[in-house]
Amino acid sequence: MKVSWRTLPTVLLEDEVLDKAFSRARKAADRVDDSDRIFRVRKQMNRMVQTAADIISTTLLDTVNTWPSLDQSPKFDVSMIDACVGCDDYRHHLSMLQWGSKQVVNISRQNAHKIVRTGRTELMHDARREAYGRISSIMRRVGPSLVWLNQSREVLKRLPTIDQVLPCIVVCGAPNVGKSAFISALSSGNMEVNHYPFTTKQIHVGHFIHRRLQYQLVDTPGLLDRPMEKRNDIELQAISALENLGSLVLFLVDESQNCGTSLEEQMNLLEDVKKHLPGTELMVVSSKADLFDPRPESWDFVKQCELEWIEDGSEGEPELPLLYDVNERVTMSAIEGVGMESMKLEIVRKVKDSNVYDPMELPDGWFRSDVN
Ligand SMILES: Nc1nc2c(ncn2[C@@H]2O[C@H](COP(=O)(O)OP(=O)(O)OP(=O)(O)O)[C@@H](O)[C@H]2O)c(=O)[nH]1
Ligand SMILES: [Mg+2]
Repeated sequence: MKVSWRTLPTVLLEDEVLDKAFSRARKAADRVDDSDRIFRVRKQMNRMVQTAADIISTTLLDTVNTWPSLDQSPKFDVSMIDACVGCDDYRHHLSMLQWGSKQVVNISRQNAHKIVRTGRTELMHDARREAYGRISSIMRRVGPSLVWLNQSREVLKRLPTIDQVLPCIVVCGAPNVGKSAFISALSSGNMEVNHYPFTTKQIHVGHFIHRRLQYQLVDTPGLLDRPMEKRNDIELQAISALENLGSLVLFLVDESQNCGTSLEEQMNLLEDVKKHLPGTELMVVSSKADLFDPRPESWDFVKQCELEWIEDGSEGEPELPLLYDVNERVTMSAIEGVGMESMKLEIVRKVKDSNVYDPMELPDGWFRSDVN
């Protein structure tokens, strides 16, 4: 299931909701036509109160309904919401809107009664004015929730959209080891560029398709690239969200140390990541193979096999040879595109072996309509 954070519409603020409601109400009253003055005023006042209340309650409920319900959201999204804006606040502010909507409907009902029961036009005007006043004060109480939702939307719409039904490969490693380059080299089509709110770095989400199944690749800059003890609760929470997500974790190591992090530090980080994502299969990959001097022994052979495989239409599941470095670690060059195809097939095998992905299993909160 894909939460469409990006398409959440803007949330109107208190004044905007009131302006919209009252101006529509005014127009609705203008359209009333009755030669009897009392009837006309009664209808006008009623129309105003009801239109204003309708607009407000629909606007509020529309927001409640378009925002994903936490109970039905995949675990990754719930953890991300919690880390980014807080689940308790999320629930609270949405329920404030629900409350507001109900109050406004009640007010319109009560004051419509008053308008109907009196024969004096000034009392009808009073009842309409009173309704407007009460509605405005309800909106004053809902106002902070609208502000909160609007701000949260700005944060949430930058989250990566990840389809929980499809396998997902989490790519991590120290800064600058080549995570984004790797994802981009492996991806067909456009990459999505997103942000986690805890880092200024861009996250890339890419895809490749193998045998009609789409594999997602997710970047983790600023998340899994420095020691865990330096992290705050929010970051830790986001990190554990990754555990729910990944079918496979790829840990990239830059042995050339061009990235600015020593190999020792990178290995410490690897231990950290293992501890934090115990439930997910992890594969260590060394990056930037083109920088090795000399190049890996099997460089030309792997390159040749990959080219032939691509020329033959990339069909079937051949055992393409993997590229290994001098330390017997699987390696590849994202820039020169060597070792990438064999890496892709290795990923496919690992995902299949990990058994995390079962096409018949639906994520939490999903129901199959054919088995009841
Ligand atoms: N020679 C060579 N350079 C590479 C390769 N992959 C990445 N680089 C370079 O390494 C640098 C960092 O690459 P990125 O892909 O941005 O690294 P990253 O891990 O995404 O970095 P952050 O997002 O900052 O954590 C860039 O200058 C890339 O051009 C590779 O296979 N070979
Ligand atoms: Mg990057």
